[in-house]
Amino acid sequence: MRVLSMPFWCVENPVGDPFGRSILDRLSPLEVCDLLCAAKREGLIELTASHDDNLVPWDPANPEDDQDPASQTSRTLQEIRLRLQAAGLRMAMITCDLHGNPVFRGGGLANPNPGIRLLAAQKVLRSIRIGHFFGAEYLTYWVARDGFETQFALPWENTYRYLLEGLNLARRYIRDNKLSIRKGSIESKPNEPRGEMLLPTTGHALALSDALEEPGFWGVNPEILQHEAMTNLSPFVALALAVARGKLNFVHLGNQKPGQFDNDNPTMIGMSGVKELVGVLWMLERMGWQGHFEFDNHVLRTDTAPGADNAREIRMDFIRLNVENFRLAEAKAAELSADRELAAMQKAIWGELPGLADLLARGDWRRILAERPDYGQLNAQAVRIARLDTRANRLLLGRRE
Ligand code: GLO
Ligand code: MG
Repeated sequence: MRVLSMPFWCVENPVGDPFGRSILDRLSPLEVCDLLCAAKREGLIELTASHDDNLVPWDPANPEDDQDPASQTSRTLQEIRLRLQAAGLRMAMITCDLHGNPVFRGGGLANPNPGIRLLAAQKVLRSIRIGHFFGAEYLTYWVARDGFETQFALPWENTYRYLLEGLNLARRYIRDNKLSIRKGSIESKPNEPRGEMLLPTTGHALALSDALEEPGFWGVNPEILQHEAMTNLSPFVALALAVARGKLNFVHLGNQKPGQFDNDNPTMIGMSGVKELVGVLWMLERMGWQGHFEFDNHVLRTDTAPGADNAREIRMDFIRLNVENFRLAEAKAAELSADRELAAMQKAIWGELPGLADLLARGDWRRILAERPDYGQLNAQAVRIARLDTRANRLLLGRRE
């Protein structure tokens, strides 16, 4: 069974939307922490994650308040750490919120204005220290407001350099101070909150990661099924390429109608997504990827209601439903993997020519040129994909014969 993470921000989210305010009562960071600890005690999750701002407020005039043990920031962080430790819940990932504060409305690490880039850098370094305080392993950079609405608003000759500088700085700070973070993670998104964002897809994020000072430190955390699907791209491509590059850190998980705004529906909640998620789990298992899934979605706004009891119960229910849906998909993926008939159909399509496969893998062009595979026989075989998918559908819908 996969290790699961539920972040602070998903549970905290009171779920407003651009057309209506939030309905759910707000909870303090300590109250959110208590719900997450309860979820750990119920055996639902093993890990959590947070933005700096979900834990403690940021004061730009005092960006090192976390270093002063007498500050309110330090006291709150201490208290959260004590509660997490008592529950055995690990903070696996820290991320810097560069989207909420209005000063970052034109961007964070890649903001054209050096004054704002400096504020963003200081906030990222403080987030890294907070992550270290909790023993976090991952630092996530989500592209957030690093983007544009109009093409003439950005200094394009410098824009990606700014982004590289900001991320290199984060890595250098971690290394020089021997902090707990062992992997940087880049999360792409095509749009929202900006009209266009600088890293719209996992492919863009992977390409950028190779241009950083220490490419091996940086990987990605695609958001499945949301971010890639917003522009009708496939989660399979994003994840398989990231695994093939050895750069899939973890997966962000929720549900989405392809082509729409960022739905952030809970896992498998919505009109589509069941077959995709089962497929994703099946594929990652085949690829031998061992990492964890982190929910990144929120309560459906319809499912909220005001009041202090609702504020806790609805959020706990939200955690339970995410986990239940994930486990359903996971069990189904295991069933598909174990199905002999499906495996035989795959084998028939993929072909059994180990000699030729080895030849290609060795890449010896002389021997490759010398081979004469039986074109007529290869071309005479129908590629029976619809039959194979029907077998998968039978398994998905519970018909075994
Ligand atoms: C929003 C993103 C966001 C990030 C988070 C972590 O669309 O998914 O939730 O995952 O800020 O960096
Ligand atoms: Mg995300």
